[in-house]
Amino acid sequence: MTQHNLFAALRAAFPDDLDATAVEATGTGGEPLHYSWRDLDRGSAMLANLLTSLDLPTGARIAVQVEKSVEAMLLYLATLRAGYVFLPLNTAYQSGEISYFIGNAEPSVVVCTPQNFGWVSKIAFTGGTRHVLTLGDDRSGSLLQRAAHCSDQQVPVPKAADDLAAILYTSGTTGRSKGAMLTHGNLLSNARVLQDYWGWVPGDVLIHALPIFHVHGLFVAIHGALLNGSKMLWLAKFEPKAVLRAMPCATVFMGVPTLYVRLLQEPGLNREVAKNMRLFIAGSAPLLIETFTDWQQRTGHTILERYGMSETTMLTSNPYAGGERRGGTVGFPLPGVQLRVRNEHGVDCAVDQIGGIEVKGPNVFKGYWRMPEKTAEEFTTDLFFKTGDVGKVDKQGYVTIVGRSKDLIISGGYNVYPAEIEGAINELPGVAESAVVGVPHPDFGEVGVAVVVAKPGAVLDGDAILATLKATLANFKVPKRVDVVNDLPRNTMGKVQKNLLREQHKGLFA
Ligand code: MCA
Ligand code: AMP
Repeated sequence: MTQHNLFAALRAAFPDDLDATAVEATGTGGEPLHYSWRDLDRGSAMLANLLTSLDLPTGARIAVQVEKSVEAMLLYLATLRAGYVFLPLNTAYQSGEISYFIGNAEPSVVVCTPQNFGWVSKIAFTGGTRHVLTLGDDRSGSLLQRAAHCSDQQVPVPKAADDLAAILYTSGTTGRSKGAMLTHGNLLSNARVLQDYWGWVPGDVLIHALPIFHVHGLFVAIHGALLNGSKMLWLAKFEPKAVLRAMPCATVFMGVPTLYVRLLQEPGLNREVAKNMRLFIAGSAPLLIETFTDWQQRTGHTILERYGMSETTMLTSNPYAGGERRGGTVGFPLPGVQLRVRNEHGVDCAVDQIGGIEVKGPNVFKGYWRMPEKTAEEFTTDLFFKTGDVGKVDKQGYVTIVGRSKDLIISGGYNVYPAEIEGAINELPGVAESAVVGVPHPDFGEVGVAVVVAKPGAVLDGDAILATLKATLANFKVPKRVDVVNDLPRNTMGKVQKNLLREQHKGLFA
């Protein structure tokens, strides 16, 4: 069989000089860390051999909830090499969320931080997981201890393009999260297209400042750098001053809009500090036109905005060369991606007409993990994936996203599904019903606000509800405010009018 293992393609792009620096990072004690390409190769081989030694079933899921570190990236590469399926989990997820993911995905291996071992291992062992290993951001934990005894030579396991490489959970508009199944072929085709479309050149250096448990930081950024044999300046956490310090030595930066908003607040952001930069890329949430123009004025660079999803990785991009990067648009469908806009009757929209965005291409996922009905619902009969985003295409072909048909809030680049938060609030004692809406926020772009109605006779306190939610949900999902009201506005059909609630609360954080 032809080798389609994504790791093999990434490895083939490593530079000839394996002793050159691949990643520059900073240790937890502030000390500089240098990883050569040989270190990446050997480290991921040792971890892959450790996974193989566990004698896992074919297609085993390796669930990972650890702080960002280069070793965490090596574990991702090792999972690819060993032919298993990587399942990254946001470090903000708490026990309720982790129980669901482990119960649903049934991972053979769970890797968590040494601090969380107590509660995570309990959930994992109860769920039938046989191996729970730990990895700290200071290289502590059983994972590296055990891998230290493994060989540093490993041949990537042969994989077909259609074999699973990763499962990324994306919240559902109703019910629980769905695991988007991405294949080696999905990820490699997208990485190759982006390498070409964004004009990666030898000598490029990427500032990696995003978390590595979602598509943006894990795939777009890491694959981009590795497939180009490019060095990464690795920041364990986004910190504006650290990005500015790295900028003179870098050429490419990727961020969600909040990162750009926060960088713009730094007096040190100017043309001089950005003069070696080649490309600033934004995505995961809408970039405000003010941010786009302020960035142009301050740095002389035009941000390139692109659009994607967990189910599809990258779909559209403004041009790198040979065309205008137009603020407020997400550019053109990437080569190989078919994109159409259809109205509610399934008829193609004319130029500039608004409708639902549907896509097809080698990057589009295989389906939702163990949810064939949900998968079928999200595809049209001619196999286009319904993104749930609402948009239009102008006569030059630029795509603009104008809204979402899915009830979703994107806060600081993270997705928050109101249905999930409403479900958590409605379970609290004394709550009759609730509605969560997204309102504009200067830092996070959008944040959730909850409007709650008490049961007859019950007295509710918004702050107490917030405190309870903080203890049970990932922090970014917790609404920034809870208002207790007498009733929710409804239309004649009895449906809650979220647009009215959004309108009423839109000035809260302005
Ligand atoms: C932190 N907080 C947030 C968020 N992050 N609230 C709302 N939305 C958020 N995104 C809250 C915390 O709960 C906490 O509140 C307070 O802010 C400070 O928390 P801290 O952890 O210190 O925040 P931070 O480190 O400053 O984080 C902000 C951040 C981070 C750097 C913007 O959210 C981030 O890295 N976002 C990037 C997400 C991302 O990579 N998305 C890509 C998804 P309290 O004190 O009350 O507890 S991939 C994707 O969408 C696709 C497919 C694509 O197209 O790329
Ligand atoms: P996720 O499920 O985390 O992969 O988030 C995917 C969603 O993020 C998409 O369906 C869009 O709604 C949104 N998104 C990603 N990039 C952009 C962008 N550049 N502009 C507007 N929305 C975006």
